[in-house]
Amino acid sequence: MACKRGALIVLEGVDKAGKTTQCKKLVQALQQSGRPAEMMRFPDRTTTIGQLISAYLEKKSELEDHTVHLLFSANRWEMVPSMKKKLEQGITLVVDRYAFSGAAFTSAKPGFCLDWCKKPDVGLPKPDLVMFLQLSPSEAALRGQFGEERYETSVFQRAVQHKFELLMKDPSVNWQVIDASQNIEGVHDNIMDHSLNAINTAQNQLLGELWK
Ligand code: 2DT
Repeated sequence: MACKRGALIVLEGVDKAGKTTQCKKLVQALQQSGRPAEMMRFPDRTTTIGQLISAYLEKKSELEDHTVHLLFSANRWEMVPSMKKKLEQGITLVVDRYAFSGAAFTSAKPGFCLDWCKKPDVGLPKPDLVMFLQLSPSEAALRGQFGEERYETSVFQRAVQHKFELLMKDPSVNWQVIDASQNIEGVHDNIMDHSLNAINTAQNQLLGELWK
């Protein structure tokens, strides 16, 4: 019999919620428990497309808003063959941001509707689990200043949070809201519980297609 597939697990949330820290801890804990796991992040700034996005985020270049939205999506699509291969090999992928960030960030800009923003990502590998690390703007502020990159202002982050709330109403996606105001270990334990469940369930299911 072919080996059981890995799970596609995504962490989303506004800035300062601790996504990257938690992704790393989750991968480490899964590996230590004998479950093959790898971390990925979007944007993946290492590819040619990713370098265009990175320069834009660092404000070293300007890109028209639709154009950069499509580049973010293309940056996910270019990774799909390798993602599918790894999942088939039984590797669980823990992903720091995915299409949900894509739709939430662009639709927080004036003149963009959520529906249009979702379109380029329709049909991407569907996550078995999406955890939203919930942190109020006041708690986020206590964690320090925003960085220097594009989008790192409290006004924009609030708009993004609202768009995430709309995306989370979609019952076709397995959303779990995680209270990110707890300490790092508490958040991790919660994330680990949900992930083990998703890994067990995914083993017996085909990989789905997002928003289709
Ligand atoms: P970090 O590398 O610090 O996570 O910041 N973004 C991300 C988008 O606007 N669209 C997307 O599709 C994705 C994945 C969120 C990356 C910044 O880029 C934003 C913050």
